[in-house]
Order: sequence, then C-alpha cells, then structure tokens
Amino acid sequence: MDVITFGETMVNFAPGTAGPIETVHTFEKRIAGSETNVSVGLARLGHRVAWVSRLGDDGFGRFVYKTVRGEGVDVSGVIFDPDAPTGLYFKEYLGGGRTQVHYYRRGSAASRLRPGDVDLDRFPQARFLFASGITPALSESCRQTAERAIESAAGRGMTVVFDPNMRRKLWSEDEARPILRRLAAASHLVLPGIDEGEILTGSTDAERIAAELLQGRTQAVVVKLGPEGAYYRTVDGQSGYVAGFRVDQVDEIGAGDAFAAGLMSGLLDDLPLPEAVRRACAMGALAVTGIGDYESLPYRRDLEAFMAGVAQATR
Ligand code: KDG
Repeated sequence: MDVITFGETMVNFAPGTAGPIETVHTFEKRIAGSETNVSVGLARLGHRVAWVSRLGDDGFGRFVYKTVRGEGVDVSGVIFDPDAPTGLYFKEYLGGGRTQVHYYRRGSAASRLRPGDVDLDRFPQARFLFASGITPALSESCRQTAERAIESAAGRGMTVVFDPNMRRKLWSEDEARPILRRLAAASHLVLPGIDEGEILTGSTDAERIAAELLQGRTQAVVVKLGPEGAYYRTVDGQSGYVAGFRVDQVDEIGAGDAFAAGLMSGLLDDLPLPEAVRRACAMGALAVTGIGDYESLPYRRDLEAFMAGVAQATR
C-alpha cells in the first residue's frame, strides 16, 4: 500500500438542474467525501491506496462501498455499522461554477469512527497517511481517531499529509482553530488554502501562512492559490510559486482533494517538490472541469497529456 486515509464518505445528491434547491425536482445519486476523492485520484494514477471508515449497514452504505471499491481503492478496513445511517449531502448549484452544500450527517455511522478503527498494522508498507480537517469536526471520537492515527503513522516513519479542509457548516473558526493547528503541527506536509491559512494564522499572505505553519513536525507547507497555482516552502529553506492551469470551471468542489492526490502522487514517484506541486495544480484544475466531487479526476495518461500542453498556464 502507498497511502492510507480515513474519514467520512457520504451519498451525494447532485441536482439535475441549477437553481434554488426548492425548485429542483431531480437529483443524481453519487458519492463524495474528501478522503475518497483523494483515494480515487491516487488510484486512477496507479497508486495503491486504502480508505478506512464506517458506513451505515444500509443500501446507501453499500452503494458507497461498491463505488469506492470499483475505483480500485482497498476498502478492507471499512466497517458497516448496524446502529447508524450513512451520511447524505445535497448540492445546490448557484451558477457560475459555484456550489452550496447541505449536510445530513449528524449521528452518521462515520461520525462514530473511533481510534481502534484505523489499524495501521494492517498496512505495514504504507508510506503516506492522508488526514483531513473534516474528520475532527464530526465528533469527539472522530477527533481522537484523527489524533491517534496521525501520531501512530508518524511513529512508524510514515509521511503524514494534512489538509485543514475547514468546513464552516460543521464547526466555527474558533472551535476549529486550536484543533487544526495542533493536527497541522503534528503532520509533515500541510496543504491549506488561503482562507484556511487565514483562519489558522490570521494572514492572507501565502508566504506568511507557510512560514507560520512550519512548526512542530511540519517539513513543508504548500498553500493552494486556486487557478493561480500554489506556493510552497520547506523547513530547509526551499520556496517558490508554481503556476496554475487555466480551465473552464464547472463544479468547484473537490479541487483541494485532487491537489492532495497529485502532490502525493508526485512524491511517490520521487519527483522534486516543485514538480510534485505542479502535478497537484494540474489535478486540481482537472477536478473542476465536470460535475461531481471526484468524477473528473484523470487517469495517468490523461493527466500527462493535459500537463504536456493541452492547457494554458495562468502565470
Ligand atoms: O473536498 C470535497 C469534500 O468536501 C466533499 O466531497 C464532501 O467530504 C465532504 C465534506 O465533508 O464536505
């Protein structure tokens, strides 16, 4: 296994048409969850990845399970929980590629994840653990699960990658800040957007955000700048901007997860950090070109063609 991740994946109901949700009559049933988006991104690029979670022992849970497994992700660590449902979320398309989300996930099976569920002994060769700041927002036991998994992975010499993934519908900035700061400092590689950087550091400047988050165990910070690309800085003094890719945005959700998948893919392929960041930017761009949180993630050949010049850089 190359990468292990854990967290909630929900059934996602995507509207058949744009507009206010009360005027939409049809929805398509899909799946979505930050960690499975990342997993699918990695699997489509040919990496070996496992996702650990709890799902309701219901039709929605089986739908999520089969879909993730169908993408080539190891789901052997997924637990079906008979006492809680699979989480759901509905999207609302606001126009211009903007999307609003509505969660029905309180008390879901995944919110009952507990530390023993993420058993890294099952994956002794894994190189990376990917953790998202969504999991600690779900419940106290999920927060403990995230903390324990990060510590345990670091203790085994794995590289821990952390995306703060602030979700204002799950918790407030004041609730999130100390917990996300702690998890970031316990991780080797931290991937904030500018908005998350501002929550964590009070600054909207990518260079200041990166400098301030280089703390504790953190070896590198990569600040996502949307279509503009990304800024990276390492503890040993490397830093720089990497250009983004220009695409027509259809559905903005999932770009950050694609970015994380691209970055880990580059590092697994032993690319130097700036090249891994460039792969991450390309993945983020491709992810927003179609409807769905993971569906537009490319296979390796498509990614290589895109990076070879099909698209135009913005810098
Ligand atoms: O990053 C995209 C995810 O946020 C989305 O797929 C669903 O995991 C999700 C969440 O909690 O919003």
